Order: sequence, then C-alpha cells, then structure tokens
Amino acid sequence: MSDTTDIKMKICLLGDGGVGKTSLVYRFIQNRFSTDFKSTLGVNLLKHEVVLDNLRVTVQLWDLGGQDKYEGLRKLYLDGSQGALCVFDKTNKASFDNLEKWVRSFQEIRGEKPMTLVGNKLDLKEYIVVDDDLAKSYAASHNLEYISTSAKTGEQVETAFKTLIQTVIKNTQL
Ligand code: G3D
Ligand code: MG
Repeated sequence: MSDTTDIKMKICLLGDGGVGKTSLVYRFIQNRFSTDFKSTLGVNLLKHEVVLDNLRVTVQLWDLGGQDKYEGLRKLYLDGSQGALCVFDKTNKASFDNLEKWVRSFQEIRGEKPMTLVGNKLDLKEYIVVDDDLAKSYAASHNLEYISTSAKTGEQVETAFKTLIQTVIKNTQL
C-alpha cells in the first residue's frame, strides 16, 4: 500500500551550446560529473523519478544537442513540455544575452508554462561575468525563478530541477 500518486512530466532544457545542459542533467540523475560526454547530436531523452510533496514524479528530461538542428526539432522538442530549465553560463555573457531567444521560443509554443532560470558554472568564481543581480532582475522581469548552480561540484543542481518540478506540479493542480 502506498499513498503516493504518480505524475509524469516532460521538462526540456534550453540554452546555448556549452552552457552545461547535459552536465546538469547527468548530475541530477546520476549525481556525477564527467568532462567527456559527447556533444549531443539530436535529442537526449532521460527519465528520472523523484518524490516531491508525497508525489512520485517521473520526469522525462529532453536535452537538446547540436544547436544548429534546433529549428527543425523545435516543435517536437517543445510540444507537450510542462516546463523548461533555461540555462546560461555565468562566465559567458553571450549565453546570457541569448536567453531572450530561448525564452521566447518556449513561450511561442508553450505559452505561460513555467521556466526556471539557471546560471551555471558557479564554481568558476574568478571568471564570472554575469552577476547575480543582473540575472535576478532578468528573472524577476520575466516571472522566472533564478538559481545559480555548478554541475561540476553539484551545488544547487537538485534545487534547480526540484524548483521547476514543484512549480510544474502547482501549475497542473490549478
Ligand atoms: P551543453 O550540454 O549545454 O552543450 P555541456 O554543455 O554539459 O556539454 O558542458 C559544456 C562544457 O562545460 C563541458 O566542458 C563541461 O564539462 C563544462 N561544464 C558544464 N557544467 C560546468 C560547471 O558547472 N562548471 C565547470 N567548471 N564546467 C562545467 P568541455 O571542456 O568538455 O567543453
Ligand atoms: Mg549537451
């Protein structure tokens, strides 16, 4: 006998190539970091089960590979996504400036479904060029949560995914 409830959700990862999307997914599902994941070619599909708020949640994670293929895959990728992690690299200003493109592309297809903003590579302290105030104000103006992570050390990675998953749960229970 179990009083847990099953929920399934599709979450996609958005953000420029090299920001750490694949590393974040692997850190979240396997709790490890590897420097030699192959740059994903099409779409990586991974499943992970978490228990949150007494609910057993099966999360299907869609991790996009080659960025040039995104336009062709975009609809398939975003269709049915209940939420997205929008990732930028704190040491790469261009990856932050490109967020708008990722956020818009999600909203065009998924409307107001929740997104969480993730500033990754927190461990590279001396190279950080996007400070948290800037990221927080971007997040606030787009009604997103902001979390700073390191896929390398694991810091805040679980929090980032769980924050989004929790928001998706609230969203579907409305
Ligand atoms: P992507 O899936 O968004 O394209 P990846 O990004 O997960 O492939 O990561 C791109 C590079 O950044 C990889 O290095 C990876 O090891 C590194 N990386 C990812 N997250 C972090 C982090 O939190 N801290 C640090 N220091 N590095 C990170 P390479 O050298 O293989 O390009
Ligand atoms: Mg990748």
